[in-house]
Amino acid sequence: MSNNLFSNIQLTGQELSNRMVMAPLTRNRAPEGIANALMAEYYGQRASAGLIITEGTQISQQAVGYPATAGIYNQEQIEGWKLTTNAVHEKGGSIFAQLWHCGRVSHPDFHGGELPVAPSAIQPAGDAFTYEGLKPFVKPRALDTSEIPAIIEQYRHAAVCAVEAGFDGVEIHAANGYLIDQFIRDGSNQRTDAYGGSLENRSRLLMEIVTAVGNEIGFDKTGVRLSPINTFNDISDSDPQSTFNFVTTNLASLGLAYLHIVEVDMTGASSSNVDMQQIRDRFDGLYIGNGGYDKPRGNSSIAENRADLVAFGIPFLANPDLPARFQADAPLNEADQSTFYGGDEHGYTDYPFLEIA
Ligand code: 8OZ
Repeated sequence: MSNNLFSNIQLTGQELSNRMVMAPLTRNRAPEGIANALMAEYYGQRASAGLIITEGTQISQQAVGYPATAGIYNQEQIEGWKLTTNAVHEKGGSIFAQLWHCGRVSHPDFHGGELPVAPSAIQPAGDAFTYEGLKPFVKPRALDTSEIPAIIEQYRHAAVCAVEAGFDGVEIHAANGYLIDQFIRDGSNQRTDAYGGSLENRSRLLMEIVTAVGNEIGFDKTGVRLSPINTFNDISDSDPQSTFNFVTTNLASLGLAYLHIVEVDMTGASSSNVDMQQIRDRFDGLYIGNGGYDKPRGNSSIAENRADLVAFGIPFLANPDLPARFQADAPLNEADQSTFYGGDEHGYTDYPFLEIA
């Protein structure tokens, strides 16, 4: 019989309850940057996912780019996240922390008036979400080569903090136009040092971060998320197929926990510019597909070996018991867009579970 969303699978030496992953979802409910009890309730409600990947958690103050996102680099933040990892583990779930540096997708308001940092001083089109509402992105400050080791160290340190907080592993957020993606793509990276120019140079920051984190906590506890066709946050690349084939080939031999690919852009559209199968074929470890999947497509992708696991974002946001609903072919709750970012328990922990008859 072929595999499906409910077939056995092991990740990091542990049996997962299914192959349904809760995708990382920014929810902006961590005032002061510290994960809290309400967040623990939200993640605990969703512990029937085979794996939960948290919302982006900043690795340092410099990494912040949005209001009320949680950090994972000091003791208070570690204690805050323990509430979440305990809640998920008590219900038999697994949870990875997503490590995040926004780079140029930020605003001086988050940095005492100083400029956000980026590979190159190229201003993205669009607006930053600040505590005072939308403000146009600014032209960032290009990082000096001498500053890069400290950023790699921040990722390593954040990974140590994540393990101390009880996470089963970490996901390096190299997708969606944030700092690592800004280095990977030629539209945002015009550097002339060892971190710009050739594909090898543009992927160097990612490889050095993955190596530092993997050597510290184990490559089998380290996942990577990429988004080859996403244009979110004004990110662009002149040849995304070659870029992401190259990046994937380099990641393939490391023994990572998984490679997590956002297969669509933020509007949910796919693109003929990138053939995802070429990326899937280059990676010999676990492949998590993400972007607009439903139950039939999740099952068929796994059955046809186009993915090992499937990550669901909005369906998990609105359905804490999504695996049970898929198994019962039950109707799904609709997500309320107006409560996605910020606010309280409304539209967060109050989505109903299935009524058990
Ligand atoms: C939507 C709104 C804010 C942040 C990402 C962290 O795209 C995000 C994000 C998405 O990865």
